[in-house]
Amino acid sequence: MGLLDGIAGPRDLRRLDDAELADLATEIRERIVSAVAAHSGHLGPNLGVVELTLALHRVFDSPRDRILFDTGHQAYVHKMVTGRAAGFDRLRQEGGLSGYPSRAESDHDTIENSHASTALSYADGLAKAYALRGEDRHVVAVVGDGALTGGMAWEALNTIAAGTDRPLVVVVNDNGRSYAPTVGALARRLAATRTNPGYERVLSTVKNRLPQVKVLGPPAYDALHAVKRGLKDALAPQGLFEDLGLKYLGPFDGHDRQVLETALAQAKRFGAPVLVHVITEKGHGYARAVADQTDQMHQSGPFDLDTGESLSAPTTTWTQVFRDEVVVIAAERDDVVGITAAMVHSTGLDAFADKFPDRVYDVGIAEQHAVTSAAGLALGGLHPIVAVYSTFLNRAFDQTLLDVALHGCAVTLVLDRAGVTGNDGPSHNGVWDLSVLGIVPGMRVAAPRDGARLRELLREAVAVDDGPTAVRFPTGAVLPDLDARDTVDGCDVMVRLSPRTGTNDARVLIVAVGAMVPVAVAAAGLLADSGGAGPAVTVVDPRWALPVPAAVVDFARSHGLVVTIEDSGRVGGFGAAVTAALADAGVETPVQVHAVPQEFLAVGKRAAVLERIGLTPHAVAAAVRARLDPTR
Ligand SMILES: Cc1ncc(C[n+]2csc(CCOP(=O)(O)OP(=O)(O)O)c2C)c(N)n1
Repeated sequence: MGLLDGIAGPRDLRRLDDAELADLATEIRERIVSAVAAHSGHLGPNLGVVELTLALHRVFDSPRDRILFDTGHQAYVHKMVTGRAAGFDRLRQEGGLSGYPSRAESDHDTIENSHASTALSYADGLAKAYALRGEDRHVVAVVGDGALTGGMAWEALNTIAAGTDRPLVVVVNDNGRSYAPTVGALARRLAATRTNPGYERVLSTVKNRLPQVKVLGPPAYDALHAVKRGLKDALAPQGLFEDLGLKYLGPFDGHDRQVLETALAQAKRFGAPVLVHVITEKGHGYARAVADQTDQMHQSGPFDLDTGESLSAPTTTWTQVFRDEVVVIAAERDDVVGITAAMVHSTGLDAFADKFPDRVYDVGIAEQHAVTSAAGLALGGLHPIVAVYSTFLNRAFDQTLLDVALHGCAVTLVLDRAGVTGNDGPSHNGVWDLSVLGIVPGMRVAAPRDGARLRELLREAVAVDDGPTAVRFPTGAVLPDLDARDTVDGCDVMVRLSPRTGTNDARVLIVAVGAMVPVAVAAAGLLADSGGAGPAVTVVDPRWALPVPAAVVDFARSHGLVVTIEDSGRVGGFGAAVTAALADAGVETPVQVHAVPQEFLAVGKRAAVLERIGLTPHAVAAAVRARLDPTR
């Protein structure tokens, strides 16, 4: 049994001496690496915060004091030292440990949403609440240099820095990277500190003196600290924060736990808002992660512990299809440009950026700015493609509605990870985009069912020059190409089955969105197989799901039941839009909607979640049979 298994909570950390804590850090790193190798997860970010998290939990008294992790992808160490180390056997598995903080798991987890740049706002609110209620509790927000590029972080700093009587500790975990190196003027300012040789000298001087200073006691340490501060005053970015009125401490070596504890204790005593600047290395202690030039193993699939080889089956993903096609389009059209919010590789814009570096913009973790900046690019005569994960589009709703659509800007949103995403937990599912985009006037949303359609619809989207378009597709392996029988007014007819028995009342029209088309085709097969008594089924893929094509309304006129299938929320989604379109056209055919229920979906593999919520051929066929013959 190692040290980690004896840690039931943060108090146990305070019993350990320096040597034991160093051993514990090694053990924690081994446990993180083996858990991610087995189950996938965030590797580099967690390896980088081992000493920082140990220091935080030794200095602050969680859960009475609140330690908030921005984004939450770097909370594995926090989980391990708050009694959840054993759970890493089932990291990110259904019923197992969540990959993000989870309020259901522990009192030590206060926030859990996984979208970046929110922690400072939560911290501001908590600090105000404790002040008003007269509770003497500390609030600490740990935010990465990447998350600090999000506008919300600065909105919060604007308030926090002005609340001079309210204690609040902001720890900036500066590793110089989001996934890729962090971009922009702020990153440049922070990087100047990190890469300045003067700063390195200061750090090593302090480190070398530490044993002597410890013998002499805290006053000597404070004196040394003052010297260190004096030395690096010229180097550090405190001006940036202190000009706002925010006390700045740092920069500190984020892998020197003792130095961190001293700094955090000082911040805790300060009694007003203070920012502690900590420099860490993403992937620290695991050479493969440190050496990974793309993203230092920010997030990894399962891999072989000995060889480091990926254990994921080699497949072509939806992202790769987009990645390849967008480069071809960019080569043909020099007005096409790309925008990413700090995810150039994960969204597949990297090949475009490599080939045309001047035409792809990384704007930091700033989806709102990305979308309005795209409007500006469109107003300036270009056709921007904003590539984001579907879930992060939520951030930029108002920008899409008013800055893009109201202005009639021809901007194409490419929404990767649309639909159920699975193991990343509730907040990462892309199940809101159809509802969000459905209420944007002039917005056209395409949903490819396979790779061929993705290429085709992407081209159609960038050919639209009088308003916004979106192309949404799911996570994972691209589905095999599925050709249509014929096309009616832009809608692909996938299946036309003749009735074995029955009348026209038993004619069923299934209209499915994108990756749900194969589910519809399979459901049609099951219905046709109903022991000779099956209905006649037509399956249609509208390709452009929103606004609902007129052809779908026309098909509905000649059927007794319309069934819609989508992997997006049922409120305000595709089924709701079809229902409204039929009502508007005076078509009385009833509509049965199969969509994601209005709930936050618990962690699970995509297929398992789809099964649980009934988005499978069997569940759809059963529901249709029950509808056609309620006595069954
Ligand atoms: C609003 C939003 N956009 C994009 C992401 C995807 N994302 C997850 S972590 C990350 C990088 C975070 O960088 P940083 O805050 O510096 O933390 P690090 O991983 O470097 O420790 C990004 C872009 C997100 N979580 N939230």
